[in-house]
This record gives sequence, C-alpha cells and structure tokens, in this order.
Amino acid sequence: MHEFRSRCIAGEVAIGTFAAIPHPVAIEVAAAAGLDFLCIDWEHAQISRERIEDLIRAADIHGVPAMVRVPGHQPDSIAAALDAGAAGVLVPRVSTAEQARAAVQATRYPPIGIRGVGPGRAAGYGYRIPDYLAAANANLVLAIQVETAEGLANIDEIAAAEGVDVIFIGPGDLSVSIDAMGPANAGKLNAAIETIARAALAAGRTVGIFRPSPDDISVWKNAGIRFFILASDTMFLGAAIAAGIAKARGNAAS
Ligand code: 3PY
Ligand code: MG
Repeated sequence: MHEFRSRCIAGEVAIGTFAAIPHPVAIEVAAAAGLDFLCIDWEHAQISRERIEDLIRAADIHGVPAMVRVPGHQPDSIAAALDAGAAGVLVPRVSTAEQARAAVQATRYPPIGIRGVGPGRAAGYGYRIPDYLAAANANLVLAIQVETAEGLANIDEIAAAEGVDVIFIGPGDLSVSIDAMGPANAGKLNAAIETIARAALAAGRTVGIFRPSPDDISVWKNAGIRFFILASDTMFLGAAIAAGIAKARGNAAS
C-alpha cells in the first residue's frame, strides 16, 4: 500500500491544501513548502482535464501526493483523474449510501469495483498496465464529502459503505444546506460536524475537514478529525500579499 493511503487509513494527521491555480508553478511552490498532500480542485477551480495531468506531474516531481477533487459523481471524471496519476479522489456532495458505493465502484478495479483499464499516464501510457492494476486498489485514496442536510441525515449508512477511506466534511456547503450560515449559527454547524465525525469514527473511517485557517485545527483534532485540507493556494497567496502590504504600509508611515 502507498504510504499516503496507509497514513490516511491509520488516521495519522495529514495536512494538505487545495490547488486552485491552474499552473504547475503554483503546484511546485506549494509542494516545496512542505505539506503532506495537495488536492487539485477540479470542482470549483477553472482547471481543465488536460491541465490536471500537468499539475499531478509537477507534484510528482516533489514527491507530494496529489489528489483530485472531481466535479461530481461521474465515473468518467474519477477515471480521468486516476488515469492521469492522481493519488486519490475527493468526491463532493455524497448524500446517500448508494452514492458512496458508486464512488467506490468508480475508483476501484474489479473485483471490488468497475473502473475501466486504459493506457493512461498512471499505467505508464500502457507500458505498465499489469503493475498499475496490481497496486491501484491498494494505493489509491478514496475520500467522499458529506456536506448536505441529506448526507447528514444518512451519515450512518454512508459511513458503513465498504471501501471509503476518508469521510470529508465540507463546512461551507453544509452550512448552506442546513441553514447554519454565519457566526450566529456556529453552534448548529459545529454540532452537525460533530455528528458526522462521531458516526464516521464509529464506523472505523478516517474523518477529514476543510478549514480556511489553521487556528482551530486542534479543536477538530480533539473531535477525532485527522485529515485536513487547509485553505487553498489562492487563499494563501491573497493572505500573504495582504499581510505583506499592510506591514509595508505601516512601516512606510512610521
Ligand atoms: C465546503 O466547505 O463546502 C467544501 O467543499 C470545502 O472543501
Ligand atoms: Mg463543498
């Protein structure tokens, strides 16, 4: 098993970020900064299918596992990301056990799933198909996002779906879906996150969450969460520019 998947399954702390900038330079800069993994955001960033392969290539140069958040549940999107050499997929908006099982089917080769065999980059462009086939089911990480009211209601059945490695909580979508937006509703949102985390942990799953800032990572670690996607390359870039400019302005005024 690849070290990244064994680490995820074992519930060791893993901290990555979303890659939303569609250029290998951003991947190389992020990878060199020392994170545990990258998650290329094909769902919400303007990253094309062809570009995903170049971004994974850039991450590979630095030995940093690159997952891909696929744009939906379509098996062809999952196959495209994995064929390009992704270390795993993050499947958004999984709200039922049936959708969770379909994600497993699309991610794993037979006999576990129904992923199709092809001469993609992951399989050495066809020159290493048997080697890739022999290892892919054990190596690839499958993370599914629970981030809707329906997913919250169905969390016990979703968490029981065999073959899911990480149940990943999307607080942004969840807050909209359960009508718990804004600081005034933080208690309601946090209670929903804790419900998902408890159910997933009881089913033996690793639990992940998106956090926009590192400030409350310890709070969620104490709730049993171990897999963190911290902000994104665009968010880090904006925050660093804002902080630098503010400091420079302050220094210029003194
Ligand atoms: C959300 O917060 O909705 C997310 O999908 C974060 O990854
Ligand atoms: Mg979301």
